[in-house]
Amino acid sequence: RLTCFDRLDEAHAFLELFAQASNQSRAAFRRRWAQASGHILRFGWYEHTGEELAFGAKLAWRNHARCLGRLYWDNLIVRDRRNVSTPEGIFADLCDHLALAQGDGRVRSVISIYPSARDNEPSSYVESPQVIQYAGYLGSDGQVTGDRRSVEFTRVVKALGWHGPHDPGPFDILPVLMRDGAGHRRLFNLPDGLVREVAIRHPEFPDLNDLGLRWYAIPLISDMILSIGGIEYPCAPFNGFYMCTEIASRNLADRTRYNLLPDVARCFGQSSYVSDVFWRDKALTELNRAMLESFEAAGVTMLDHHTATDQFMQFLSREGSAGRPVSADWAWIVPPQASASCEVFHLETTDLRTVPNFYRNRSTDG
Ligand code: NRG
Repeated sequence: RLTCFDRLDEAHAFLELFAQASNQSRAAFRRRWAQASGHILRFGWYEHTGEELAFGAKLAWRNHARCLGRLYWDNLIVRDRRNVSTPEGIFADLCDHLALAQGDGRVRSVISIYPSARDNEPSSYVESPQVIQYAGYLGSDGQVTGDRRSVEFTRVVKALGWHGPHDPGPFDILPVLMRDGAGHRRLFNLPDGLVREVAIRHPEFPDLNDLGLRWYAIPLISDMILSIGGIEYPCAPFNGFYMCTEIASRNLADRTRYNLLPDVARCFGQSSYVSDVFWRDKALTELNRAMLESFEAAGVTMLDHHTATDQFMQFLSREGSAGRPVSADWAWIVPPQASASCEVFHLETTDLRTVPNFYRNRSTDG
């Protein structure tokens, strides 16, 4: 929690940045600062204008050290939804967010911002790490069907009354878990037909198609707090688009997720039991290729890690020309595939913890 002085400092720095970026006159800035600081001193918070909010959200993205996809930070679509505060209202509105982000397949980067946190006035927020997630079921034999990362979450929503499909499968979409202002948990099912998914096929190895792999089009991150000018937005879900390695080299491959590399390798005629020490490397490359080509065939935006890291290098040089130092978190910026062949591997990075920014709220990793 920020003290009143921290809040004043951050508000001042942010309103200065906004004034510069929007060519505000000094007189207009001074009026705005007098108003905002007066409000902070009296009530502990102040309200951003719509323009300030949109600018702040873009800066939070631009500053976020763990994001590789920041080249197009200025294209973020900001949905100012500070007038929507109930779990029902937020959920219905997030369904509109999803439809907008999915568009016709060309994914748009979108953030929806719900009311800010105010002392003694707890607000609703999304407890699910992502709005779209697949279930993970732990069987009595210890085997997991679906996403191992979701096992605990799946147990919780079942205890809260979610029944799930009659015949549980590896890619069942979970309901969205929210908390209302009083801290009560609420579950919402995403409407049928809303969530766009892509079936994963390989152009040369039809055996892979038989595995029935799929993934959703939109990573809609919902467990981060957006912090702008000393004000925190605990409910500000956002999305960009996927890079193929996120799904092919991690979600489907990690032992703590779908752990599918042995199955995938068999589809390519490789066995994890033969002495080829590179069977995993080959399976990973082919799975990445299948992922990228399947998304492409479905017309859904996805980047490969070579293009994505090249774009990040472009972002670095643009920011350099603008005289702005760039924060980056090496372990998050460097792709898990072909790492040293991507230029970002050779960078020295630091996280300057610049604000505005996004902070992880409740759950774990990315
Ligand atoms: N690795 C996670 C998603 C993390 C965020 N990735 C993005 N974000 N691409 C996963 O679901 O695989 N984004 O805003 O586009």
